[in-house]
Amino acid sequence: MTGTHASGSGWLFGDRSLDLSVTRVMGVVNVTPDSFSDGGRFIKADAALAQARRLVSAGASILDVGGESTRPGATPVSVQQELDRVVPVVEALARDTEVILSVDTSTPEVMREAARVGAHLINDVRALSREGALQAAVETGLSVCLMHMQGQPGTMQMSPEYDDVVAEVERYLGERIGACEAAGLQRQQLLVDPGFGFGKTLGHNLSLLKHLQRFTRWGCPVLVGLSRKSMIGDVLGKPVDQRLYGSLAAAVAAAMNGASIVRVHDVAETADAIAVINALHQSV
Ligand code: PT1
Repeated sequence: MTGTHASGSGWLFGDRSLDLSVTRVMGVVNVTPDSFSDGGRFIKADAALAQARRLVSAGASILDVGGESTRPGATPVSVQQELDRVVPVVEALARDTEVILSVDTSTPEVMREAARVGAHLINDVRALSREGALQAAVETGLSVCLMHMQGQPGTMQMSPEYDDVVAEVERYLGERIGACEAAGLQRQQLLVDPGFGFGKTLGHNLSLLKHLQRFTRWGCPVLVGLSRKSMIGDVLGKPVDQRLYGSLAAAVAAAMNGASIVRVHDVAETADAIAVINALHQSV
């Protein structure tokens, strides 16, 4: 390793690299507890692995493995539950895929264990704000996605409030980058995410998408998660299973406005849409 995380056009994530001169698709791997087992100690790891392999075939360059739901109104899970859900899946995927493996966690123990079994990226919706998370992330040597959230998942959609949402999210991410650098992370290990749907009204979300380019100012790749979210539902007046085309439009808008990574459920469809935008960006 050369000490820089940008080797050629390849961006380093742990010991793997990915060309981020074009926009990439991150596929969501949900690890749910086996409802037939007792206490949630037995996980449907096989189902998660099968889903993960399908997402890779469909065009995902990154898989995001999560054991804690952070969508609005979600209830917290214990550290042990999160470990039981995430670690076996990351371990298996590290062995039999070549994609970048992201772990969607705010928990220091999960960061450490996921790194030990082969994860490449820590995706933290709390931007390493939990006790011990910053130190744990530094010790893993992995890359980190820092996301903005106002409030906590259980209550964040009750009364989101900003004077200037773009400026406030920008200030927060700048401060978290500063804290990470002070703790020993390099700028080239960091990604940023404005956190669509995390303590934001439709108007806030649309402003962030419109002005997404602002978040490229630090030289860190911008990651966005818009797939199937309420903001799409609010525009369309449609439930979560009818938000594909709206989600594709949002992914395209994000890619046009500087996003390097789009986190999605519908990988095959998004990969086609993004391929057209990537061709456009590479044309003369
Ligand atoms: C995200 C994201 C994430 N989103 C990153 N990680 C979720 N980096 C989980 C709704 O409004 O955007 N970026 N991890 C999922 N969270 C939500 C939030 C799901 C809001 C749904 C909504 O419907």
